[in-house]
Amino acid sequence: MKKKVLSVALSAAMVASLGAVTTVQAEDDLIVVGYAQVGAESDWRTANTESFKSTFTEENGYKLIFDDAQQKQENQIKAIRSFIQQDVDYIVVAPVVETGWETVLEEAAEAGIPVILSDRMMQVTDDSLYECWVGGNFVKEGEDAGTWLAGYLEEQGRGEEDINLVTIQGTIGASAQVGRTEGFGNILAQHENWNMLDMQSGEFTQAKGQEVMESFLKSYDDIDVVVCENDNEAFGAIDAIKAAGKTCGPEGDIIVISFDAVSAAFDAMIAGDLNAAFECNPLHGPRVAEIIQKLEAGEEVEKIQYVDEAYFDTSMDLEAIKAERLY
Ligand code: GYE
Repeated sequence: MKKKVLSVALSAAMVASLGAVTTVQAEDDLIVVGYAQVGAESDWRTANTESFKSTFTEENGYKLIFDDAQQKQENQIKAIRSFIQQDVDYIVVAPVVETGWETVLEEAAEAGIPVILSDRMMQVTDDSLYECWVGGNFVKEGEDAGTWLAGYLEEQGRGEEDINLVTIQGTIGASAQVGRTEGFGNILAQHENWNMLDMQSGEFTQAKGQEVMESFLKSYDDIDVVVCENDNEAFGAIDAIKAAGKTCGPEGDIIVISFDAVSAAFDAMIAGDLNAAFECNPLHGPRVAEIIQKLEAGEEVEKIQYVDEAYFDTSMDLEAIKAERLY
C-alpha cells in the first residue's frame, strides 16, 4: 500500500468526525486498481466489464477506477496517464490494438506501478514492461473454427466442392482480430477448394457487421460461408442476409460462424440462424484478482496465461448448455 494514500487519508481523518475516521481508514486498506477497458462494443465486452466491476469491489478489498476508451487507443493512453497521476496500486489494460504502447508503459514503470494485461495483447520489445497477460488463445480459436468448417462440409458431402467465403474481421490490429484471422487462415491454406472472396472490418459491432455483410451481398451473389470475428458482427450479418432475401444457418443458403459464444449466440443457434460459435471467455475479473493477490504476496506469476475454451454448434443440446453458462 502506498504511503502517500495513507497521509491523505489521515489528514482527511483529522478534520472528520469519529465515524468518518473509521471509513477513511478502512478505505486506505483498499488496493486501488485502474482498469483501461476497450469500450462497450459487444456483449462479450459488457460481460468482461461486469466481471471486473463485480470482482473489484470494496467488500473484496479493492477500489476500482474504471475507464471506457470507446475503442480508441488515444483514450486508453490518457486513462493510463491519469491512473499514474492518481498513483494507483495496479494498472490493468485490455489494449484496443497491439502496437504503440512503449512510451506509456515506460511512464508506468518509472512511477513503479505494475501493469497487467488482460484480454488482448501488446507488442512491446521489452516484455518486462508488463507483469503478465491473461486471455483467450485467438489463433487456436481461428484454427478450431476452420477445422470445424472442414468437418461440417465433409459431413454434408461438400468436402470437394468449391466453397466461397467472406470474413467480417474485428478491429484491425486487435489481438482478437489478428489471431482469429491468422488461425482461420492456417486452415484455409490447407483447402484449395476454399476461396476467400473478401475480408473487411466490422469493428466488433453489430451495426458495422450488418453494414459490411450488406456490401458483401451486393458484391458477391454466391457466398457459402461468412466468418464473423465476434458474435455481434454475426447478429448484424444475419440481419443483412435476411434483409437480402437469403437464409442462413444449418438449413439455409449461407453458413455463419462466429467467435465469443455469448448467451445471445446460443439463441441465434437455437433459432437456426447461426451454425457455430467458438468460445472466448470474458470472465477475467477473478483471474486478474488472483494475479494481484499473488503479486501482493510477493509470489511469481506466469507471464502468459491462456484460458481454456470450447466451441458450440447446432448438433448439441444448446438449451441445456446455455442454462449452465454465466454470460
Ligand atoms: O471477441 C469481441 C470484443 O478482445 C476477445 O473483443 C475480445 C473481443 C471479443 O469486442 O466481442
